Amino acid sequence: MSDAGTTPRLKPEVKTQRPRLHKVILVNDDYTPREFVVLVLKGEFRMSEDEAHRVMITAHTRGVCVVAVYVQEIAETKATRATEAARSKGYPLLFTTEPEE
Ligand code: TYC
Repeated sequence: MSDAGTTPRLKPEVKTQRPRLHKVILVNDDYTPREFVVLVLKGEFRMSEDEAHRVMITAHTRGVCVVAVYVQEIAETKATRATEAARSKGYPLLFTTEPEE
């Protein structure tokens, strides 16, 4: 059947959800050895030695440093794994996450 173009053809509006991005934050402490922080950053966040060292020093001097940004689930998994790697060696090193503005 033809409607001679009289029926409005509205495409259903599809709203794509943007993934929620979260920051992984490295927190300074007085006990974890610097070399161990660098080791964890390289292992869990695939950083080069130089990059990991810069991030470690920033957290050491300012208190915290943003390590990377991921979708929420990845950020939380990486922060937990990195924190647990430190706990298994008896260090208080902490990685947290927070939503990106
Ligand atoms: N402040 C620690 C030290 O002097 C090193 C350190 C740096 C620990 C960064 C945690 O997120 C951190 N041994």
